[in-house]
Amino acid sequence: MSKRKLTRQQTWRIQKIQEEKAARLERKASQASGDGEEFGVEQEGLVVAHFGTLVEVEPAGPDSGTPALQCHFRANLGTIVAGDRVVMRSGQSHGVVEAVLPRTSLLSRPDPRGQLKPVAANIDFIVLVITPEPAPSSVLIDRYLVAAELQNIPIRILLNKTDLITDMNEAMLDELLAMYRAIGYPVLESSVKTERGLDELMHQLDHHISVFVGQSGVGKSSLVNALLPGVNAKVGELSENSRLGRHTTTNARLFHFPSGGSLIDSPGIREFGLWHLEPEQVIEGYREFDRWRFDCKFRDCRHQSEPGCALQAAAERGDVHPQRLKNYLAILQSLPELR
Ligand SMILES: Nc1nc2c(ncn2[C@@H]2O[C@H](COP(=O)(O)OP(=O)(O)OP(=O)(O)O)[C@@H](O)[C@H]2O)c(=O)[nH]1
Ligand SMILES: [Mg+2]
Ligand SMILES: [Zn+2]
Repeated sequence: MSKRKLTRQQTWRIQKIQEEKAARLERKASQASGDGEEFGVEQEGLVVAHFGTLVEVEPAGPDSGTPALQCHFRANLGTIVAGDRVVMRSGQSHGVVEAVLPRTSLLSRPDPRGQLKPVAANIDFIVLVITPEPAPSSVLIDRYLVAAELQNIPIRILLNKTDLITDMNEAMLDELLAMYRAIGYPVLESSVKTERGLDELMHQLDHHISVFVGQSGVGKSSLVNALLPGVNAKVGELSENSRLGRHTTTNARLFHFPSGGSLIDSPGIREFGLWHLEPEQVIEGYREFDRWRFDCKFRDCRHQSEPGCALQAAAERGDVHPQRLKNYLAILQSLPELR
């Protein structure tokens, strides 16, 4: 997180805005559960999306199968996200969320100001989607992997748009994916265009709750549509010049597999910062370093060019991929504390 100090006035203003927001939510929730509407009994629900001051919730239990309901929520519940299980009461036009049930996992990611924002809850797998074109950078992939490792959520890498593999990029992609496979990250390949790999992907994901993450334009929403016909998630054109996406998906949303399990589509992000991490946390996100990093000659070894560095030696022997060590040092460099 940015270590910039806020002035007292700024802090006061932020606090005031937050108080007003909480009061507004509370008003809405009590209006919702007040005179105007007849509310049913408390029941469990599954959050499919969150828009501003409303969440969309599918009733579970006796009312399961009925359409999702727009709900207000109590102010003290914190951020509610797609995948959350909640206690709700439904009314005629909308409902109210009374409580959030304990989560098995919570995927958060930093916003551009370095603030961690929850995106999805109770997920089994993160699926990081990358493409041959624009070429993925391994340091960017590492950022996602480190974040997933530290949040204790298993992550898989999915190379989508395999129809864009050419003689020019094939060797580079093979080498990149081999590096992650060797560390133990599952790697899948797909093309929405040619339908290659979709059956295998379906087989890996149904009966689980997964979230698609990755840069804008890699085809996350297209994959949701291809795996779940009839869903119709919005798909965007790529920019003519940069071949990057245009941030088409703006809110995370949960969709169901007919046979059980769900997929959460999430908005692409421009930059995946790890500003919220302390330097000593980053190395914990490099799982294959564990075997070596405690054997350095100096206990406070920074694994750069110190004599007797076991990690550097492992990289020279090829026991650790030199690119991973390079990426690790690059991520450390990018943390504000070390700038
Ligand atoms: N060639 C090719 N194009 C694809 C494939 N999958 C998706 N696309 C195209 O990629 C573009 C972006 O797709 P989206 O599904 O909107 O990408 P996204 O990752 O959801 O993007 P954001 O919502 O902005 O984060 C669209 O023009 C898709 O038609 C594929 O397998 N091959
Ligand atoms: Mg999208
Ligand atoms: Zn070292």
